[in-house]
Amino acid sequence: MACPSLEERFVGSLLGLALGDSLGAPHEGGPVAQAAWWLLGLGKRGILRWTDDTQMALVLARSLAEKRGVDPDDLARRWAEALDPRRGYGPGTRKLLGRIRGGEDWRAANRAVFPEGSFGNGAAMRSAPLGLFFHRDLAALEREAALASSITHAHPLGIEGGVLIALAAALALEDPFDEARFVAGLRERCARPEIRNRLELAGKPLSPAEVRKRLGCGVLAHESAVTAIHAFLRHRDDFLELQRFVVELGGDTDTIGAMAGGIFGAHRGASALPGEALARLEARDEIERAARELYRAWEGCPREGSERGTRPVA
Ligand code: R7I
Ligand code: MG
Ligand code: MG
Repeated sequence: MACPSLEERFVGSLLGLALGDSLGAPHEGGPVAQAAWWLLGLGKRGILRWTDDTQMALVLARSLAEKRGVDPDDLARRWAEALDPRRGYGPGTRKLLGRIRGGEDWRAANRAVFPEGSFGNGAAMRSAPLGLFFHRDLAALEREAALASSITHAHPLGIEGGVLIALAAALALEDPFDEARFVAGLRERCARPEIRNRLELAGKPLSPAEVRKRLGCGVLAHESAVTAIHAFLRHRDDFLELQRFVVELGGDTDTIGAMAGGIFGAHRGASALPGEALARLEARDEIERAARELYRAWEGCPREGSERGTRPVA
């Protein structure tokens, strides 16, 4: 199997995130949420429509590329402008972005809905582009992913979920890939027991019922981010199998699919994604363009002692 180029991995990650989101979206939540999603899709049959997960990741990728890094004020403004309630945002994030759109500073808005900040998985779901951009400097990755996460998810668990998925996308770029090293690399950078303890189980063979019970499959950061990592490790050779597994788990299917898809794409590159599904993906070209722009921005950033684009993670 030829090793995909780093650029193809950037593209694979963003497209994998969007595909995972759109394949999971019809199954997210209960019957009411599912019926609403179906109704919104009338007239768009055959198109794989994505949700807030992809919307926010796309905005993040573009902002990172243009600003050559995390510019929190720019990110807050762009996320607020892009807010589209038809994409199924989490209730806290929807309100918070509405407040920013109304002129409130994100530093106040991020504790206006939940006083300690949100620990939903809304930061984790969009984090893969941060992992791509900062993969050569994991200290910068942790710092910048925490900052980008805190704009909407100021709770330590919401932030750690965002950092974890960014790290997973970064470490998935490693070639050759070593599962034990991957999991150890994640664990050593996670402080919260809710996440650290779950990571111990990430590579273990668990039944779907055990995954639901011990890792979770809900909307909270610590009850979904490690689940996505587990799903990736289990099905890292077959994207559709991976997504079938996510749908079988149930719960927050679009988001677990998006997180796992972003990691899978970074690991395997765009050529490992299913062509038939990609052909039906909403705004596929736009997503691909954003990923290539992110790559070019990454390539153009000075990094001490690095041979641009030629080496796996240091
Ligand atoms: O995290 P968030 O953006 O939601 C993302 C989810 C994904 O599944 C998307 O696909 C979309 O469907 O929504 O939105 P938040 O509202 O910040 O967090 C999600 C939920 O977590 C909240 O609505 C609460 O139910 C819960 N939650 C909290 N509950 C109590 N106290 C998050 N933070 C808190 C908290 O501090
Ligand atoms: Mg969503
Ligand atoms: Mg979701």
